[in-house]
Amino acid sequence: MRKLFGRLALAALLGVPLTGLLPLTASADSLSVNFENPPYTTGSINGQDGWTSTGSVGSGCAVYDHKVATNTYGYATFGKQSLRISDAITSGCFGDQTFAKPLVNAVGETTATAGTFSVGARQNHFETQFDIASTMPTQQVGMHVSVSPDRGDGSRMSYLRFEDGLTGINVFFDDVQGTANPANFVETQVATGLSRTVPHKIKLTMDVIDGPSNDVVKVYIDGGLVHTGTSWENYYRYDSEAAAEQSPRIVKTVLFRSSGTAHPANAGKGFLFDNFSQMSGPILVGPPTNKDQCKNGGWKTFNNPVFKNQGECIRFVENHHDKDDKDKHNHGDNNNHDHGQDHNHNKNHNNKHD
Ligand SMILES: [Ca+2]
Ligand SMILES: [Ca+2]
Repeated sequence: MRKLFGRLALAALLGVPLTGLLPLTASADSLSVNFENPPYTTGSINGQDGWTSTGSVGSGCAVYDHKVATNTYGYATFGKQSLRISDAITSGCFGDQTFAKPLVNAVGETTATAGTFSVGARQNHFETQFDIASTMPTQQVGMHVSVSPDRGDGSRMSYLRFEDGLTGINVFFDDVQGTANPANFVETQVATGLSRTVPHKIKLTMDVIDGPSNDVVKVYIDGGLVHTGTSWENYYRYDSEAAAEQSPRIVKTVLFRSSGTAHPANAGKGFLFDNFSQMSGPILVGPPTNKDQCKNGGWKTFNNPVFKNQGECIRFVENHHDKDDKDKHNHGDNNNHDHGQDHNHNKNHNNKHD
Protein backbone atom coordinates (compact mmCIF):
# COMPACT_ATOMS: atom_id res chain seq x y z
CA MET A 1 0.00 0.00 0.00
CA ARG A 2 1.45 3.35 -0.87
CA LYS A 3 0.30 6.87 -0.61
CA LEU A 4 0.32 8.43 -4.04
CA PHE A 5 -1.02 11.83 -3.26
CA GLY A 6 -0.65 14.44 -0.62
CA ARG A 7 -3.85 14.85 1.26
CA LEU A 8 -4.73 18.20 -0.26
CA ALA A 9 -4.12 16.99 -3.78
CA LEU A 10 -6.23 13.94 -3.13
CA ALA A 11 -8.99 15.97 -1.51
CA ALA A 12 -9.04 18.18 -4.58
CA LEU A 13 -9.22 15.14 -6.82
CA LEU A 14 -11.94 13.48 -4.79
CA GLY A 15 -13.76 16.67 -3.91
CA VAL A 16 -15.92 16.99 -0.85
CA PRO A 17 -19.48 15.75 -0.54
CA LEU A 18 -22.28 18.16 -1.19
CA THR A 19 -25.66 17.87 0.38
CA GLY A 20 -28.38 17.37 -2.16
CA LEU A 21 -31.90 16.14 -2.49
CA LEU A 22 -32.69 13.24 -4.74
CA PRO A 23 -36.03 11.54 -5.17
CA LEU A 24 -36.20 8.03 -3.76
CA THR A 25 -37.90 5.19 -5.51
CA ALA A 26 -39.20 2.08 -3.84
CA SER A 27 -37.04 -0.97 -4.48
CA ALA A 28 -36.07 -4.31 -2.99
CA ASP A 29 -33.01 -5.10 -0.89
CA SER A 30 -31.23 -6.27 -3.96
CA LEU A 31 -31.17 -4.87 -7.42
CA SER A 32 -29.93 -6.35 -10.68
CA VAL A 33 -29.81 -4.21 -13.77
CA ASN A 34 -28.66 -5.10 -17.28
CA PHE A 35 -29.82 -1.86 -18.93
CA GLU A 36 -31.91 -3.77 -21.48
CA ASN A 37 -35.17 -2.64 -23.06
CA PRO A 38 -37.62 -2.86 -21.41
CA PRO A 39 -37.51 -0.82 -19.31
CA TYR A 40 -34.29 0.99 -20.26
CA THR A 41 -34.11 3.08 -23.38
CA THR A 42 -31.06 4.68 -24.95
CA GLY A 43 -30.08 8.17 -23.85
CA SER A 44 -29.72 9.60 -20.36
CA ILE A 45 -30.45 7.15 -17.56
CA ASN A 46 -31.95 9.94 -15.47
CA GLY A 47 -35.45 8.95 -14.37
CA GLN A 48 -35.20 5.44 -15.78
CA ASP A 49 -36.26 2.73 -13.32
CA GLY A 50 -35.24 4.78 -10.29
CA TRP A 51 -31.80 5.85 -11.48
CA THR A 52 -30.88 9.52 -11.33
CA SER A 53 -28.40 11.50 -13.39
CA THR A 54 -29.75 15.02 -13.40
CA GLY A 55 -26.57 16.55 -14.78
CA SER A 56 -26.75 14.39 -17.89
CA VAL A 57 -30.11 15.98 -18.77
CA GLY A 58 -28.91 19.51 -18.17
CA SER A 59 -30.26 20.03 -14.64
CA GLY A 60 -26.96 20.01 -12.78
CA CYS A 61 -23.45 21.39 -12.76
CA ALA A 62 -22.51 19.94 -16.15
CA VAL A 63 -24.04 17.80 -18.89
CA TYR A 64 -22.16 14.57 -18.24
CA ASP A 65 -21.62 12.02 -21.01
CA HIS A 66 -23.40 9.25 -19.06
CA LYS A 67 -25.86 7.36 -21.23
CA VAL A 68 -27.60 4.08 -21.87
CA ALA A 69 -26.03 3.14 -25.20
CA THR A 70 -26.65 0.56 -27.88
CA ASN A 71 -24.09 -2.21 -27.54
CA THR A 72 -22.21 -2.04 -30.80
CA TYR A 73 -19.01 -3.18 -29.13
CA GLY A 74 -19.29 -6.93 -29.51
CA TYR A 75 -19.46 -7.91 -25.83
CA ALA A 76 -21.85 -10.87 -25.89
CA THR A 77 -22.58 -10.80 -22.15
CA PHE A 78 -23.65 -7.16 -22.36
CA GLY A 79 -26.78 -7.78 -24.43
CA LYS A 80 -28.12 -4.98 -26.56
CA GLN A 81 -27.63 -2.02 -24.22
CA SER A 82 -25.15 -0.91 -21.57
CA LEU A 83 -24.47 2.13 -19.40
CA ARG A 84 -21.72 4.13 -21.13
CA ILE A 85 -19.72 6.75 -19.27
CA SER A 86 -16.95 8.99 -20.54
CA ASP A 87 -15.02 11.81 -18.93
CA ALA A 88 -15.63 14.22 -21.81
CA ILE A 89 -17.43 16.46 -19.31
CA THR A 90 -16.66 16.58 -15.60
CA SER A 91 -17.44 18.66 -12.53
CA GLY A 92 -16.73 18.78 -8.82
CA CYS A 93 -20.40 18.23 -8.04
CA PHE A 94 -21.96 15.09 -6.59
CA GLY A 95 -25.74 14.99 -6.35
CA ASP A 96 -26.24 15.55 -10.08
CA GLN A 97 -24.06 12.63 -11.20
CA THR A 98 -25.30 9.10 -11.88
CA PHE A 99 -26.79 7.07 -9.01
CA ALA A 100 -28.18 3.55 -9.18
CA LYS A 101 -31.76 2.98 -8.13
CA PRO A 102 -31.45 3.03 -4.31
CA LEU A 103 -32.06 0.06 -2.06
CA VAL A 104 -34.90 0.29 0.47
CA ASN A 105 -32.85 -1.16 3.32
CA ALA A 106 -29.71 0.88 3.78
CA VAL A 107 -26.38 -0.34 5.14
CA GLY A 108 -24.90 1.52 8.07
CA GLU A 109 -23.53 1.01 11.54
CA THR A 110 -25.71 2.16 14.43
CA THR A 111 -24.46 5.75 14.35
CA ALA A 112 -24.41 6.11 10.55
CA THR A 113 -26.56 9.05 9.51
CA ALA A 114 -29.03 9.19 6.66
CA GLY A 115 -29.33 12.91 5.97
CA THR A 116 -32.52 13.37 4.01
CA PHE A 117 -32.64 9.74 2.90
CA SER A 118 -34.69 6.87 4.31
CA VAL A 119 -32.98 4.00 6.12
CA GLY A 120 -35.49 1.14 5.97
CA ALA A 121 -34.37 -1.90 7.94
CA ARG A 122 -30.74 -1.09 8.71
CA GLN A 123 -28.24 -3.70 7.50
CA ASN A 124 -24.49 -4.11 8.01
CA HIS A 125 -23.35 -5.70 4.74
CA PHE A 126 -23.32 -4.10 1.29
CA GLU A 127 -22.23 -5.54 -2.01
CA THR A 128 -22.07 -4.22 -5.52
CA GLN A 129 -20.93 -6.03 -8.61
CA PHE A 130 -20.69 -4.97 -12.24
CA ASP A 131 -18.85 -5.63 -15.45
CA ILE A 132 -16.68 -2.93 -16.99
CA ALA A 133 -15.30 -2.86 -20.54
CA SER A 134 -13.79 -0.31 -22.85
CA THR A 135 -15.57 1.08 -25.89
CA MET A 136 -12.18 1.17 -27.62
CA PRO A 137 -9.42 -1.43 -28.07
CA THR A 138 -6.86 1.38 -27.89
CA GLN A 139 -6.11 3.80 -25.07
CA GLN A 140 -8.45 6.73 -24.54
CA VAL A 141 -6.01 9.18 -23.07
CA GLY A 142 -7.01 10.40 -19.63
CA MET A 143 -10.23 8.40 -19.50
CA HIS A 144 -11.30 7.89 -15.89
CA VAL A 145 -14.42 7.37 -13.79
CA SER A 146 -15.00 6.67 -10.11
CA VAL A 147 -17.54 4.30 -8.58
CA SER A 148 -18.55 4.58 -4.93
CA PRO A 149 -21.02 3.10 -2.45
CA ASP A 150 -23.06 6.14 -1.42
CA ARG A 151 -26.28 7.19 0.25
CA GLY A 152 -27.38 9.31 -2.71
CA ASP A 153 -25.78 12.73 -2.31
CA GLY A 154 -22.07 12.13 -2.66
CA SER A 155 -21.55 10.87 0.89
CA ARG A 156 -19.21 8.18 -0.36
CA MET A 157 -18.23 5.41 2.03
CA SER A 158 -15.70 3.81 -0.31
CA TYR A 159 -14.12 4.48 -3.69
CA LEU A 160 -12.86 2.77 -6.83
CA ARG A 161 -11.40 4.61 -9.82
CA PHE A 162 -10.93 3.16 -13.29
CA GLU A 163 -8.34 4.79 -15.53
CA ASP A 164 -7.37 3.95 -19.09
CA GLY A 165 -3.60 3.52 -18.94
CA LEU A 166 -0.87 2.75 -21.41
CA THR A 167 -1.29 -1.01 -21.14
CA GLY A 168 -4.97 -1.25 -20.29
CA ILE A 169 -7.39 -0.33 -17.52
CA ASN A 170 -5.88 0.52 -14.14
CA VAL A 171 -7.95 0.26 -10.96
CA PHE A 172 -7.40 2.25 -7.78
CA PHE A 173 -8.97 1.86 -4.34
CA ASP A 174 -9.01 4.59 -1.70
CA ASP A 175 -9.69 4.21 1.99
CA VAL A 176 -9.22 6.33 5.10
CA GLN A 177 -6.75 4.97 7.59
CA GLY A 178 -6.31 6.05 11.19
CA THR A 179 -8.20 8.72 13.06
CA ALA A 180 -6.26 11.80 11.98
CA ASN A 181 -7.73 15.18 11.15
CA PRO A 182 -7.27 15.90 8.29
CA ALA A 183 -8.15 12.38 7.27
CA ASN A 184 -5.45 10.11 5.88
CA PHE A 185 -6.77 9.03 2.48
CA VAL A 186 -4.64 6.17 1.18
CA GLU A 187 -4.76 5.16 -2.46
CA THR A 188 -3.84 1.64 -3.52
CA GLN A 189 -3.57 0.45 -7.10
CA VAL A 190 -5.41 -2.88 -7.13
CA ALA A 191 -5.12 -3.77 -10.83
CA THR A 192 -2.83 -2.76 -13.69
CA GLY A 193 -3.40 -3.03 -17.41
CA LEU A 194 -6.68 -4.96 -17.52
CA SER A 195 -7.37 -5.92 -21.11
CA ARG A 196 -9.43 -3.39 -23.06
CA THR A 197 -10.93 -6.07 -25.29
CA VAL A 198 -12.79 -8.20 -22.74
CA PRO A 199 -15.18 -7.29 -19.90
CA HIS A 200 -13.95 -7.43 -16.31
CA LYS A 201 -16.08 -8.35 -13.32
CA ILE A 202 -15.68 -5.95 -10.41
CA LYS A 203 -17.10 -6.67 -6.98
CA LEU A 204 -16.89 -4.58 -3.81
CA THR A 205 -18.17 -5.81 -0.45
CA MET A 206 -18.45 -3.71 2.69
CA ASP A 207 -19.02 -4.84 6.25
CA VAL A 208 -19.83 -1.94 8.56
CA ILE A 209 -19.16 -2.65 12.22
CA ASP A 210 -20.06 -0.38 15.12
CA GLY A 211 -17.14 1.76 16.26
CA PRO A 212 -14.25 3.46 14.43
CA SER A 213 -11.43 1.94 12.35
CA ASN A 214 -13.04 -1.45 11.86
CA ASP A 215 -15.14 -1.52 8.69
CA VAL A 216 -13.97 -4.12 6.17
CA VAL A 217 -14.07 -3.46 2.43
CA LYS A 218 -12.99 -6.11 -0.07
CA VAL A 219 -12.40 -5.68 -3.79
CA TYR A 220 -12.58 -8.57 -6.21
CA ILE A 221 -11.62 -8.47 -9.89
CA ASP A 222 -12.52 -11.28 -12.26
CA GLY A 223 -13.34 -13.53 -9.33
CA GLY A 224 -10.17 -13.00 -7.29
CA LEU A 225 -9.78 -10.98 -4.09
CA VAL A 226 -7.33 -8.19 -4.95
CA HIS A 227 -7.52 -6.01 -1.86
CA THR A 228 -8.88 -5.80 1.66
CA GLY A 229 -9.13 -2.35 3.19
CA THR A 230 -11.46 -0.22 5.24
CA SER A 231 -14.18 2.33 4.54
CA TRP A 232 -14.28 6.11 4.75
CA GLU A 233 -16.00 6.01 8.15
CA ASN A 234 -13.12 7.81 9.88
CA TYR A 235 -13.17 10.69 7.40
CA TYR A 236 -16.71 11.43 8.49
CA ARG A 237 -15.99 10.74 12.17
CA TYR A 238 -12.82 12.81 12.59
CA ASP A 239 -12.15 15.20 9.72
CA SER A 240 -13.31 18.74 10.52
CA GLU A 241 -14.30 19.03 6.86
CA ALA A 242 -17.25 16.81 7.83
CA ALA A 243 -18.04 18.84 10.96
CA ALA A 244 -21.59 19.57 9.86
CA GLU A 245 -22.40 15.86 10.07
CA GLN A 246 -19.63 14.21 12.04
CA SER A 247 -20.73 10.59 11.63
CA PRO A 248 -20.38 7.74 9.15
CA ARG A 249 -23.03 7.64 6.46
CA ILE A 250 -25.50 5.03 5.34
CA VAL A 251 -25.08 3.33 1.95
CA LYS A 252 -27.98 2.48 -0.33
CA THR A 253 -26.83 3.21 -3.87
CA VAL A 254 -23.76 3.39 -6.09
CA LEU A 255 -22.42 6.65 -7.48
CA PHE A 256 -20.79 6.80 -10.93
CA ARG A 257 -18.89 10.07 -11.08
CA SER A 258 -16.99 12.13 -13.64
CA SER A 259 -14.76 14.63 -11.87
CA GLY A 260 -11.26 15.99 -12.26
CA THR A 261 -9.76 16.82 -15.65
CA ALA A 262 -12.19 16.48 -18.55
CA HIS A 263 -11.06 14.82 -21.80
CA PRO A 264 -13.39 16.04 -24.56
CA ALA A 265 -11.84 13.64 -27.10
CA ASN A 266 -13.47 10.77 -25.20
CA ALA A 267 -17.01 12.05 -25.90
CA GLY A 268 -19.32 9.26 -27.06
CA LYS A 269 -16.77 6.64 -25.96
CA GLY A 270 -15.33 5.85 -22.54
CA PHE A 271 -16.19 2.74 -20.52
CA LEU A 272 -19.24 0.48 -20.55
CA PHE A 273 -20.90 -0.82 -17.40
CA ASP A 274 -23.28 -3.75 -17.44
CA ASN A 275 -24.72 -6.62 -15.38
CA PHE A 276 -24.88 -4.31 -12.38
CA SER A 277 -26.13 -5.48 -9.02
CA GLN A 278 -26.18 -4.23 -5.46
CA MET A 279 -27.57 -5.69 -2.27
CA SER A 280 -27.85 -5.07 1.45
CA GLY A 281 -28.15 -7.70 4.15
CA PRO A 282 -26.49 -9.10 7.23
CA ILE A 283 -22.75 -9.67 7.44
CA LEU A 284 -22.04 -13.13 6.10
CA VAL A 285 -21.23 -15.79 8.70
CA GLY A 286 -19.81 -19.03 7.36
CA PRO A 287 -19.54 -21.39 5.76
CA PRO A 288 -18.65 -23.80 8.58
CA THR A 289 -15.36 -25.62 8.13
CA ASN A 290 -15.70 -28.19 10.91
CA LYS A 291 -18.61 -30.33 12.06
CA ASP A 292 -18.33 -29.15 15.63
CA GLN A 293 -19.14 -25.64 14.53
CA CYS A 294 -22.59 -27.06 13.76
CA LYS A 295 -23.13 -28.54 17.23
CA ASN A 296 -24.63 -27.04 20.39
CA GLY A 297 -26.78 -24.70 18.29
CA GLY A 298 -23.82 -23.55 16.24
CA TRP A 299 -25.72 -24.29 13.02
CA LYS A 300 -28.06 -21.41 13.82
CA THR A 301 -25.23 -18.86 13.73
CA PHE A 302 -24.53 -19.32 10.02
CA ASN A 303 -26.22 -17.32 7.29
CA ASN A 304 -23.79 -18.28 4.52
CA PRO A 305 -25.39 -20.69 3.94
CA VAL A 306 -28.46 -20.93 6.16
CA PHE A 307 -29.13 -24.38 7.67
CA LYS A 308 -32.46 -25.85 8.73
CA ASN A 309 -30.93 -27.99 11.45
CA GLN A 310 -27.68 -29.39 12.83
CA GLY A 311 -27.74 -32.39 10.51
CA GLU A 312 -27.89 -30.24 7.41
CA CYS A 313 -24.94 -28.22 8.68
CA ILE A 314 -22.88 -31.36 9.36
CA ARG A 315 -23.69 -32.79 5.94
CA PHE A 316 -22.56 -29.53 4.37
CA VAL A 317 -19.19 -29.77 6.14
CA GLU A 318 -18.84 -33.42 5.17
CA ASN A 319 -19.49 -32.59 1.54
CA HIS A 320 -17.32 -29.49 1.35
CA HIS A 321 -14.54 -29.88 3.82
CA ASP A 322 -13.93 -33.29 5.35
CA LYS A 323 -13.04 -34.78 1.99
CA ASP A 324 -10.13 -32.40 1.77
CA ASP A 325 -9.13 -33.14 5.34
CA LYS A 326 -9.19 -36.86 4.75
CA ASP A 327 -7.13 -36.55 1.61
CA LYS A 328 -4.65 -34.45 3.49
CA HIS A 329 -4.51 -36.51 6.68
CA ASN A 330 -5.21 -40.02 5.49
CA HIS A 331 -2.75 -42.01 7.56
CA GLY A 332 -5.01 -44.99 8.14
CA ASP A 333 -6.01 -43.92 11.64
CA ASN A 334 -8.89 -41.66 10.76
CA ASN A 335 -10.92 -42.47 13.84
CA ASN A 336 -8.33 -41.37 16.33
CA HIS A 337 -7.28 -38.46 14.21
CA ASP A 338 -10.80 -37.14 13.76
CA HIS A 339 -11.52 -37.52 17.44
CA GLY A 340 -8.62 -35.40 18.51
CA GLN A 341 -9.41 -32.79 15.92
CA ASP A 342 -13.03 -32.58 17.03
CA HIS A 343 -11.96 -32.01 20.59
CA ASN A 344 -9.77 -29.06 19.69
CA HIS A 345 -12.34 -27.44 17.51
CA ASN A 346 -14.97 -27.87 20.16
CA LYS A 347 -12.87 -25.84 22.55
CA ASN A 348 -12.48 -23.11 19.97
CA HIS A 349 -16.16 -23.11 19.33
CA ASN A 350 -17.05 -22.68 22.97
CA ASN A 351 -14.52 -19.93 23.46
CA LYS A 352 -15.94 -18.01 20.54
CA HIS A 353 -19.52 -18.12 21.72
CA ASP A 354 -19.16 -17.78 25.50
CA1 LIG B 1 -26.95 -5.03 -21.08
CA1 LIG C 1 -17.04 1.00 11.93
